[in-house]
Amino acid sequence: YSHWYSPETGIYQSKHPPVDLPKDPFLDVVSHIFSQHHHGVSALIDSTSGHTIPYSHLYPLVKTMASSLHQMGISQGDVVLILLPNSVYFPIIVFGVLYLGAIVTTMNPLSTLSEIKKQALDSKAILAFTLPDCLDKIHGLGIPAIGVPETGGSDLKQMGLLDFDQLIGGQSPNSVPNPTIHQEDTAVILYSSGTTGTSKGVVLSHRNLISMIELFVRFEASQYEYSNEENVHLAVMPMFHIYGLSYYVMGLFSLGSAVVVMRKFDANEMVKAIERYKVTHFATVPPLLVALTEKAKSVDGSVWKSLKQVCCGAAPVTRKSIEDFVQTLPHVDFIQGYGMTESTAVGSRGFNTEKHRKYTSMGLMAPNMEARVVDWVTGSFMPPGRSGELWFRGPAVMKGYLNNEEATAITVDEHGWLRTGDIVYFDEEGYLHILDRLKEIIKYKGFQIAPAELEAVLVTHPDILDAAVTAAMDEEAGEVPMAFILKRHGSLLSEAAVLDYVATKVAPYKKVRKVVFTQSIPRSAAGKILRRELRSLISKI
Ligand code: 4UU
Repeated sequence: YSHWYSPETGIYQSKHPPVDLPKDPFLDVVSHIFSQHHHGVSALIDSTSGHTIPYSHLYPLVKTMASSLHQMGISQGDVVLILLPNSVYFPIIVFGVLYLGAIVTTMNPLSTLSEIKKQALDSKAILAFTLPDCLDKIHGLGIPAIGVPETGGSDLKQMGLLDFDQLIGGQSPNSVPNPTIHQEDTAVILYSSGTTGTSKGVVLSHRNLISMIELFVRFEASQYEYSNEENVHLAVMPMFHIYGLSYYVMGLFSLGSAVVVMRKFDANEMVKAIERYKVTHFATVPPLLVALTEKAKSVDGSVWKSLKQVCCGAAPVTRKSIEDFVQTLPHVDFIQGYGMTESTAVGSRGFNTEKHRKYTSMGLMAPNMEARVVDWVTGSFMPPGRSGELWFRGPAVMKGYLNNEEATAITVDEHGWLRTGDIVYFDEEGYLHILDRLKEIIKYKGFQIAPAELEAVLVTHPDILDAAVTAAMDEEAGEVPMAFILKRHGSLLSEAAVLDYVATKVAPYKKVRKVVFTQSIPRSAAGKILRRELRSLISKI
């Protein structure tokens, strides 16, 4: 492996040949790409209503969105909050904002008002897009909000944004400014807790987005012989998370593929959508893969004929789930993808050939990226076959955490190495395998939960003196938050009361789901929670 690993520097090079990254601004790249796809092909389809936005409408809609936003006073550098479930309008809004050189921040629409407030203030959002039902809820933010209709009809007009008739009449709006956007300018701020602490704004530039499109989406497509314009992707993964945002909101349009958008996951709807739209590609997280396999066992085989590739990522998947899937749908190519918010979703992707199948690996590192595997105790660089923390370097690595130099310095060193907090090894053929996680985050169905955030909520309870949260394994969700609690002497606080208390204060997916009362919380001399000790406590329960 001498050509991709250097024992002197400890650096792993991507085994893929490097890709030339465009020097043009992101939107020039995107508009060029949009214009390549012929008219009449569907870009976005709402899985339930069937409402469709063809490629020919995509760019005019984006421009019209930009024009309306401009008229509302949004300009370069302003931040717009998108608080939406998956929607065919999601990409239109994102590109409309980016068109103006403004910045997008996205968030789970199930977040509580205090969570939303925190992110809106931190990112300095001045406008929000949300569901009409949520307009009341976010009224308290003190910024204007636009209600996005759940399903089609007259498209953007329903948002009160523009004259849609003019749009479909073929006249593009003429009042769209054309700001100079540099590749280093900020495009997106997503929230991630990184290796420690509570969530922080991950600042991604236009260059990061170009890297994502070229090194992940377009590179992967170039490895296959199929016609991308015939591929149909089922978008269940949330578009507010980096996985869905990179792939469904931004990347796939560069291929001219159709994106079937599921607003809310439902196993029966999933089967219907796959059958009705002849879905070819489906990105999942481990619990979704299991749900898909269960359906595939009980529903007639003809439904699954169109499926070509199923990917699983965002959280560790068990060997059993993989084997179950590939045995149930042997004609489908199964791969794992690995990435993180801080690397704009770029990381590694599986690639199977007739002879070569490594389902349990996360595949080969993306082109133009470099890695190191570092022993986190001694700091030494590990060769293939030996495990350590994965470090990443390359054009997809974030600019840093928003207004947080300290966290940025801990996470990305002065040479550009991003500490992933994942324990991995490269095998003799350069395939990446994940073993464990060094960082604190809990992955509930692929969503990030920061233990520090739940701990801060728990200790606001008058009967709780100290608390520590860690991941407990869970058959269905992968991991769930489990709280160790030191209660006030004589308190009658019950497990149920703790669960309820947290449930009122955080988004549903973040709820604490297990509670253990203990006599003490393991802490270092400096007061830091000893998380590895917590995890070993779990094994003794
Ligand atoms: C075990 O989850 C993501 C990004 C996911 C993704 C998946 C497939 C991106 C591209 C792709 O092709 O981002 P975050 O920031 O929410 O969480 C990142 C963390 C990683 O550091 C790792 O701990 O999520 C975990 N993770 C995985 N764990 C991501 N992918 C995997 C995986 N197996 N395949």
